[in-house]
Parts: sequence; C-alpha cells; structure tokens
Amino acid sequence: MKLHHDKHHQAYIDKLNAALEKYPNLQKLTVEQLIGDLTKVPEDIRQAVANHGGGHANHSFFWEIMTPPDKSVEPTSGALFDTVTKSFGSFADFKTKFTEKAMGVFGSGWAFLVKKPDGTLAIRRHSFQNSPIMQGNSPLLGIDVWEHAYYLKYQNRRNEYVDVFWKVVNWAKVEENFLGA
Ligand code: MN3
Repeated sequence: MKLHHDKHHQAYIDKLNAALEKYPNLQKLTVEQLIGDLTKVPEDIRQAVANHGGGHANHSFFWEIMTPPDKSVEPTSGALFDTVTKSFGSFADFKTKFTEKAMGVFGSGWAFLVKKPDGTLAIRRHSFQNSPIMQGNSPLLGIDVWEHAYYLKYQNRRNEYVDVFWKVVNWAKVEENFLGA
C-alpha cells in the first residue's frame, strides 16, 4: 500500500498536473469538479484528465475508506446499515455481492458501492480509473483491483486481497460518505 500510495497515486497526480499545465483556469477546480463534467474539459486533454484525474480522485477516496484492522468495526445498526440491508437483503449478502463484483472486474478497474442521485444504492464495476463521480454517483466504498494494488503481496490471488480488504474497511468513513452524499 505504501508503494501504491507513494508511486502509483503520485503518478496520477503528476500526469494530471502535466495535462492541466496550459489551462490555468482548470487548475483552480477541484478534481471532483474536473471529472464531474468532462464535457467542460478541452478535448485535447479530456482523456488524460479522465485517466489521471479519475486516478487521483479514486485513490484519494480509497485511502480514506481504510483503517487499521483494530479500528474496522462493521456496523450492526444505523442509517448505512439499514439502507444496505434493505437494498441487498442483509449486510452479509451485500458483502458477498460486492466481493463477486470485485472478483468479476476484467482487467484493471474498481468495484464501488455508490449512492445514485435518486438515493438508491448500487454496486458497480468500473474499468480503468473511471470514477462514479463521472456518472453523477457518489462513491461510498470502493476497492482498487488493478494488479498493482495486490500483485506485490498476493501475486495473482485477487480473492485473498479482497478477503483481507474487508478487515480494514473504515465503516465510520463509509457511513460519513453515505450521510454526506
Ligand atoms: Mn491503484
């Protein structure tokens, strides 16, 4: 995770900044504003902003929704718990479906739990660095399943990485994302 943070995430930031070099007005926007409406981004840098802006937004989000295992407390009540239970049958069913989605990402991408503008929840698969924000959805929980996220420690065993991820989810932050979305 340290290499992932210091090298991979940094590369997205550096390449996003390079893409924005000749557009000082865009440099004033937050990354969420930039990727929230890519039609406002000039065509010559649009794909670079999608790739690297998406990468920056996704990774910034990802670090926040993890916490050391002793601080990861799965909810048994509250607004997030109630909505997840209602949406997916049970909290355990949600975790099973999210795991399946993460395992089903073909190639590089992410699985996200998102809140849609109508307030409903969905589990989504995203290729590359496409962010839920690009579709107008709010990410609540997400897992990076690019090989760079797990290959160093787990090689090809994505399933072990996803299993371990559940032990470090910062549920307080996920709830905060849910209430703020
Ligand atoms: Mn990554």
